Amino acid sequence: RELAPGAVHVPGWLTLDQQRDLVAACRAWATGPVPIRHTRLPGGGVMSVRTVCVGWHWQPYRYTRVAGDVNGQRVAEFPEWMVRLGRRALLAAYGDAAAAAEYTPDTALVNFYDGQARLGMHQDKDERSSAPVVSLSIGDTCVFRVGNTETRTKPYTDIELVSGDLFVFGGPSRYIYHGVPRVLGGTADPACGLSAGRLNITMRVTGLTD
Ligand code: MD3
Ligand code: FE
Repeated sequence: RELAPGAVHVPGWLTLDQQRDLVAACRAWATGPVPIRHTRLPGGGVMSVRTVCVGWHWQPYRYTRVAGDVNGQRVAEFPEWMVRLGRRALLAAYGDAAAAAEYTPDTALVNFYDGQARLGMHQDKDERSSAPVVSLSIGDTCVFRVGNTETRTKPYTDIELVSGDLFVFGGPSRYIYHGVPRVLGGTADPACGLSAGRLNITMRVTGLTD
């Protein structure tokens, strides 16, 4: 389960009921005050993944409360139930009750992938905290590429992330390069609440205050 120090994969962590509830919550966010969108990159590119943010709004390469690049609205509140879910995720991955109790994520990025969407190799460095990132996958299986902290190229390991899987990245793996080179269309169990595509929720600690 530990792919690299601090990078722990827990396959099948979410029940189908939990997956359906999360899909419903994500659908509400996607049509909420700041609708889901393809993020524009400063260089002029547009991400193939669609993203909706909760708690804080992410646009490369910063977090704000208001979505200036979408519609100027304030993003949805980060719910308390998600803080508790993040703590249970940390406990499941690391088994460290004290660390889990102190974990207080304040933002979530919800990424939606259709069959063509990809995410290039990158590091997540826009947070001012080095607290772990909790990732939950729902829907179609994807190929997830876990690299190294030095370069966006080899060596890397490709693994499959399946609906219900939990992945936690902390410690030395917090700044690892990672990406999603491929989504395996048509692999989702409709009972997860998604009939097509893949949803990934990442919870983070921004380290920001208003
Ligand atoms: C390792 N998301 O939102 S989840 C992202 O499947 C992101 O949508 C991918 O990369 C997705 O930034 C991968 C696994 C993941 C998420 C965040 C990480 C791995 C990570 C942050 C640091 C290190
Ligand atoms: Fe990332």
